[in-house]
Amino acid sequence: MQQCLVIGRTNVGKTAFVLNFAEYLGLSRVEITFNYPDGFATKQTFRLEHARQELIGQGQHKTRCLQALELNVPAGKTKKTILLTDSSGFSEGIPTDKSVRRAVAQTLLEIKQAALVLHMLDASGPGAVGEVDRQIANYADTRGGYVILANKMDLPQAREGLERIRGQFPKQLILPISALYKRGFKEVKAIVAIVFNHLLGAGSAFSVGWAIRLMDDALDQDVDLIWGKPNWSIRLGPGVTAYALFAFAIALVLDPATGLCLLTSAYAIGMLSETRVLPTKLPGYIEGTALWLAAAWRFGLPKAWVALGIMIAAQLIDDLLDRAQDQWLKSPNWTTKLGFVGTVLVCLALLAVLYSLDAWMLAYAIISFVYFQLQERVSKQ
Ligand SMILES: Nc1nc2c(ncn2[C@@H]2O[C@H](COP(=O)(O)OP(=O)(O)O)[C@@H](O)[C@H]2O)c(=O)[nH]1
Ligand SMILES: [Mg+2]
Repeated sequence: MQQCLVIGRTNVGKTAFVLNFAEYLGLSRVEITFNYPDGFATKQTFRLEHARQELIGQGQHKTRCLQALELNVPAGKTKKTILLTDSSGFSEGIPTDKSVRRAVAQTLLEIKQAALVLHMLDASGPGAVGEVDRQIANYADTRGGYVILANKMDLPQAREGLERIRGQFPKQLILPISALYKRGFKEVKAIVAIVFNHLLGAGSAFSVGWAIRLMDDALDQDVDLIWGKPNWSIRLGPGVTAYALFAFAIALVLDPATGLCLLTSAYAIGMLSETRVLPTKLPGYIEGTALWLAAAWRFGLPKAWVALGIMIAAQLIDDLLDRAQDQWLKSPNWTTKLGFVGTVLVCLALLAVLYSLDAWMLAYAIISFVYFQLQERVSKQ
């Protein structure tokens, strides 16, 4: 699961933020996993008020491990689950307590792996930005997906503090918030949605586009050779499978739901008229449908339908663009069944439905589709 990690010095309000942000997104109970640096992990369910009483505190290093909770962030009409992790605070200098040192080392490791790092500063304090904050900023900045939260904006001194923070980090995105009063949470939610849904979703759709393109090229190699179409399989030889696998692996790492729903949809459509029995002992169209159903079962029907709709639309557009070639090769093409105008109308209706269901996923798909069409048609000339 993709992770959003909250870091910062002790007492800046990380735990308060994590719990109140969970409440802001609609949770009344949280299940928190405590991951200790030695590998030990326990889970505990809290009512939010209770969690606040137990976990927010003035005490030094109340948080000595990574405390992770699952959150649903809206993604179009569906939701996506991410892990919001509260880390143990950094303090100036090297901590003398060994367990604190280990917790800090654990947090540093997580910074590398998290998809989004929220670095929290206490804008109300006299030393809003400490040496350790500058170090973390330098370290975390190299990885992208890094945002500074200037907390405690409800306190009077915080305005000046915010100006100082802006002066120190002129190039960073800085969001002023109040973890206690849930101010500025709308902006944080927008950032979380952009990073977790849009960047990852778009990246996944693009990578899966590559995987499908490469596999298609392997299947269509002979036809493309005759037709003089650019074909990666001709260029790369048998190595094309390795690249296709690699592209698919990237899609899965970025966003498994988008990647798998799109791939199984493409496969299901490609196999629709395949009645031959495949090595699974299933006819092609059953195998394709079964895989799509498995993805739907795992990631939810809304996502799977949208992915299927996108692939059907892509097929229709492809058929419209390639109708001359398909007629010549006598390969199946929707325009022969629906007519040119019919196909355009069906495609437009489908795009309208997809737009209302999940405009974002449609947007990523369109970006990838246009990219691949351009690539194909430009290199053809
Ligand atoms: N005024 C104010 N106090 C806050 C805010 N956020 C946290 N605090 C207080 O700061 C202290 C430390 O909070 P905590 O979440 O435990 O900090 P952590 O060590 O970073 O996890 C607690 O007393 C909180 O009530 C805020 O937005 N405004
Ligand atoms: Mg804490």
